[in-house]
Amino acid sequence: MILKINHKAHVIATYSQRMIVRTVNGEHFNARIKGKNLRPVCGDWVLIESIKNENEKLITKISVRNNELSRINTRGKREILAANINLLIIVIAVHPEPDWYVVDRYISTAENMGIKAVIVFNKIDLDKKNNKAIAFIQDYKKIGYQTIKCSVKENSNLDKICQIVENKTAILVGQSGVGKSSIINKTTNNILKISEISVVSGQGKHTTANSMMFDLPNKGKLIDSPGIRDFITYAESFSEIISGYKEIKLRGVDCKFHNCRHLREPDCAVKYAVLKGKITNHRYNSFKRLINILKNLKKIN
Ligand SMILES: Nc1nc2c(ncn2[C@@H]2O[C@H](COP(=O)(O)OP(=O)(O)OP(=O)(O)O)[C@@H](O)[C@H]2O)c(=O)[nH]1
Ligand SMILES: [Mg+2]
Ligand SMILES: [Zn+2]
Repeated sequence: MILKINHKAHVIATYSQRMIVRTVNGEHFNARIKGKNLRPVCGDWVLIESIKNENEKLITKISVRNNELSRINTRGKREILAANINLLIIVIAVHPEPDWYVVDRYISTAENMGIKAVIVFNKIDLDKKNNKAIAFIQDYKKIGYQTIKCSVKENSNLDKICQIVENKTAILVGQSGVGKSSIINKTTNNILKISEISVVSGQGKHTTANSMMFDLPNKGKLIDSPGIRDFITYAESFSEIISGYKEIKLRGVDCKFHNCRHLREPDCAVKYAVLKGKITNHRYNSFKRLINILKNLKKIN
């Protein structure tokens, strides 16, 4: 009788059907999924089994996740992008121009995952006096979000990014071209370079991973994710949307109705705070915009 031995491993890169896993001993293997129902993502802890006469491993089980980073995709379906994350790093840059609505939707996702969101403003070498962006960044600071201005090109403030990732698993998200991969290349050991990953995957050609995890010398882990033009928060209810905007949630406790949606209700403390400039117009509009998007997708009513 052949005994099948299960090993625990961490999913560190995902392609469409293939994954790269790292065992607790630090060995890397190419792996495929057993059956059709398992959908491992980067950051998952899984059980792997050996396959006779093959180097590739078989993923047989996904361990219970601490959390999931999800979005609603273009078909209106929930898509899980990564798991077991404890820090969301939203990267924006001088170019391409930031979409602050997308920044808000990433922030709201982090709030609902119960993890910290940090805004990293990269490529400041291109325009140190970017007044419009600096004003926005100040607004986020006031709400309580940490922000880091940096330049990969000038190697400035990348140490701050390393510090916040220490002993954590962080994912870098944001539009294409903002410098996520550049930040990873400069800050991580990058034991597995992109070219080596292709070799490990054994496909003979360069395949781009959906997401890939890299190690920092301080035991932090950084996940690189592909740039997406839009990001729609996955939320199932009004209260989840409200929870995603923490200053709105905070002011909302003073509304006349305990279930106030802060839209057309009378005696709404949130609308009053917007009038008084305590909540910015941008954030309030962003909140209303997310509600409309989710209504149009029939995710909430
Ligand atoms: N001037 C300047 N250019 C930078 C900086 N950081 C990155 N870049 C350039 O910006 C371009 C895009 O960088 P990437 O790291 O590929 O961006 P990305 O966010 O990984 O993009 P996707 O993988 O498409 O999502 C590259 O040409 C980089 O050299 C920076 O601090 N300053
Ligand atoms: Mg990239
Ligand atoms: Zn209200």
